[in-house]
Amino acid sequence: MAANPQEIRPETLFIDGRWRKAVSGLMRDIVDPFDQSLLAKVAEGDRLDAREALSAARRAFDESDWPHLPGTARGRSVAALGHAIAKDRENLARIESRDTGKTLEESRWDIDDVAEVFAFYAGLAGESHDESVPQPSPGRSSRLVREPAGVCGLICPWNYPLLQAAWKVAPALAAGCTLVIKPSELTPMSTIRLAELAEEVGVPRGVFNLVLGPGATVGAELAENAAVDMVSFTGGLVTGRQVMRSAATTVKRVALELGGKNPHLVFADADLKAALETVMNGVFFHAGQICSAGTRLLVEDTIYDQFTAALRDRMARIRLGGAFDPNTRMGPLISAEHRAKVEAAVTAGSREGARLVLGGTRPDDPALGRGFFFLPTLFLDCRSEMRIVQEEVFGPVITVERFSDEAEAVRLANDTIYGLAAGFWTRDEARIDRISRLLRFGTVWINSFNVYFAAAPWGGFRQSGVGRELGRAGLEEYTEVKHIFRDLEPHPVEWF
Ligand code: TXE
Repeated sequence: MAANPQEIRPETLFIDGRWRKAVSGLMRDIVDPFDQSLLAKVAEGDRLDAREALSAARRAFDESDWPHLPGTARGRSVAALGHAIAKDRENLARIESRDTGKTLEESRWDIDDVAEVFAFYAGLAGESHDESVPQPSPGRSSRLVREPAGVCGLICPWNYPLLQAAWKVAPALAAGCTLVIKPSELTPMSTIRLAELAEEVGVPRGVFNLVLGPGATVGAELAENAAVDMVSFTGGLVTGRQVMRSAATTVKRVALELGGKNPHLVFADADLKAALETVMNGVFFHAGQICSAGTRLLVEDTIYDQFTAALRDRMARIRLGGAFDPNTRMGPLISAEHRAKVEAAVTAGSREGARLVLGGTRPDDPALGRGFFFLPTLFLDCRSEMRIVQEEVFGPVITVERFSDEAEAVRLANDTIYGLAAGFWTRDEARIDRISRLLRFGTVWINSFNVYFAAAPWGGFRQSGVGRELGRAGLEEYTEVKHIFRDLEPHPVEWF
């Protein structure tokens, strides 16, 4: 199938304020995960393009006044970009739904969150972040100032293309950094639009650069190149480890968000109706392709049968379909390769003894036959040591374990190499206090799940990552702390 002629876009790299083709002239097909139709052809950059973009970002950092502007001035640029995004909401949401297959309603929420993130960092940019340091003796003064970290390489995933870009771009610009962003090769379209908007609102030349292309070349260059001061990566654990290794060569600052295997605990005294709805939302939004999806459900013994029967019933009624059909509740997975990975995980789960009671296959509806769909899948009677419980599947798959008391619930919840997020349901105040302290995760939700917002930091313990996005902490990631010491009454120390 041919792409619409206006979607054949060879000049989709944005480097030093200019739209250009890839040096190689190559292009990549962008495919709709709903039916594999061709959405667009875009430039396919490689290491040469990434190097040019990095040189531009380096020049803009070292030679332009961008890093030295007052925070309020940069805040105005960040705010203007946020307003431009809000104004373009419907267009951006449609772009995102076409690229990812997620429902239009979910994409609209994403774009609202993106605009909120820009508004939040626009405000923070204008605040002073300087501190004074108490002195051990008089006649001296010390100030701490936060300065921009430098040139940032931003590597983004395909599940929330624009949202993940926003979590990096907004604080990087607010802090005074310059950047080269690389979206996932599967979902570049909303980030191309973001670069257009950055150009429209007058972000200075060389400050915001966009390079499209594969992780193995463009992504690797951003992690390796000595011109980069900081690399921020969101993606899978294995790639994240590789980025960290590459960054070590030049001792770059590294921020990593690597997903999770997030426990969701339901105690017998909970509001079970609300818990059930939230368990569903926690896993099946965007077909489970969410780093904080609550894929490990832990249910107290006494309500296990009743709760899992209700869950199965609700899951069986999830409506699969196209992103633009208002009745759709769950779209396809992102690609054939990713679906094959989910299928392999499900097969392995059955083989290791998890009891598959729903789903586990592709839907048989011929209307969905060309899409990368996979049915909501429920595994009961799981044990913590199973791979299906331990490894991130990143699909519409939930495993259920049972627990008999609080100590066992906490032990099972913490039994993971990840530590991004966890949630639990109970009405017992004392238990709320105990469990929120004992769970070793970057975010803990009580009688809730998957709530995030611009002002609250987001990130993982353990192998879920390094550093924080969002909140004040998300801005500080893009800064260096400088200690400025002054002796107010210098006396020579005559030692030599
Ligand atoms: O992600 P990759 P993939 C998890 C999820 C999924 C798994 C693999 O479990 O099944 O990761 O997904 C770029 N140097 N998450 O393979 O490879 C790549 O081009 C530098 C969790 O699609 O991590 C893309 O831009 N960059 C996650 C980005 O890294 C490289 C969201 C992410 O791709 C690179 C997505 C390299 N060597 C998947 N190789 C989350 N945390 O939310 C690839 N990339």
